[in-house]
Amino acid sequence: GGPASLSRFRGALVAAVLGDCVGGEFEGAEEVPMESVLQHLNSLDDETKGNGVLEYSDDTAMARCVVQSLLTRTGFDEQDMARRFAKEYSASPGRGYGSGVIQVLKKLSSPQLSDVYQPARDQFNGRGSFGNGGAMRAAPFALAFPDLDDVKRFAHLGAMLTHSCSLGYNGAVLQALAVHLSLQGALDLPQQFISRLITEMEEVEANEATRNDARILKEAEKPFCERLHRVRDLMGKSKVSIEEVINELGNGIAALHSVPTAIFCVLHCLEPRECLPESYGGVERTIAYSLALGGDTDTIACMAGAIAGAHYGIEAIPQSWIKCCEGAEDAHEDAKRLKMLFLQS
Ligand code: 8NA
Ligand code: MG
Ligand code: MG
Repeated sequence: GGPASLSRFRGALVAAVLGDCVGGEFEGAEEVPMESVLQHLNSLDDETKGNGVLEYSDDTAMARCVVQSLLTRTGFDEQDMARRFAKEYSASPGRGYGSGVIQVLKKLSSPQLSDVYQPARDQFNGRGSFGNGGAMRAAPFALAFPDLDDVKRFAHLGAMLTHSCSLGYNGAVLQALAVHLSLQGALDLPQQFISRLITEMEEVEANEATRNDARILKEAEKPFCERLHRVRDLMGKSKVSIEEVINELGNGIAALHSVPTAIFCVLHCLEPRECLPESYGGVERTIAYSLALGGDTDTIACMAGAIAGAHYGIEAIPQSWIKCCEGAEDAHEDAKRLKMLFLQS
């Protein structure tokens, strides 16, 4: 489809769920042979195994709260979104939430709470979380708001409900920006895509809070910009090993060590790769490659899935994968409603 077609909205929301569901198998694994990844993905096509359901984790649980809040409130409402996060957590606490964010979610359920951003600010001795929990649920902001400044502003605020460190919320802004650009067809020109992300993040990271957090954590002055430059360098190389990607970009639970990685996975898999089956389309390649990096596989595959799905559209996603993943059918329907909100905004 053309820019911002329904197929792209569906691709983004559904592939994010798939990345989370199929990535759960390897979450936290240090090394994941591609052979194991392909075996796992092949089993999704195996009808004799009865298409067992792969459950979604915190990534999708929280993204669903974001979607429902944006749709119900026809825009961003921090009180409503915070309430939904808290309610979802207390209904299903076993979805694999980060150990820190659980404290925030418990505080958010208190009826006495006057400032919904305060529990997040109190994390880690007042420094806030730099985990990727804000970024993993950022895609819906790009699907709800057509205006770039709205996407940045609301992805930031949405992340701040749990992640008040700039290295956390700026990761969410970057992820939402990547989905926004992909939805517009920007991945047709990969070099311009990465340049555009760098230009945008130069502005996003040009402030005192970012400089301060970066200094304390001994990162570059503009941490995400520096990582995006590394992504661009890796894009220019004819051969890139998995080890190199992990060393340069990371595969961990920090937003800084996973959002640029997810973006690289999408860019690297725009073309067929020797290590991946020829029969695979772009979404399958992107998700398979994300899993082979190990580490925070569900979250990296979820974020890469959202960006890739917005590029290739829903037609690129195998039906057998959708059938196997909890929440994928819901995402297919929710995407349509988000598109209506997008057109209304
Ligand atoms: P979070 O906010 O609890 O952050 C995740 C972890 O990052 C924390 O528990 C800390 O160890 C560390 N961290 C974050 N900020 C700081 C800081 N300022 N100083 C020191 N340490 C810090 O959770 P989140 O929502 O960001 O989640 C991130 C990832 O963790 C997600 O992939 C999520 O799925 C989760 N996770 C869960 C499991 C699991 O048990 N299934 C395994 C790995 C990751
Ligand atoms: Mg998870
Ligand atoms: Mg994870």
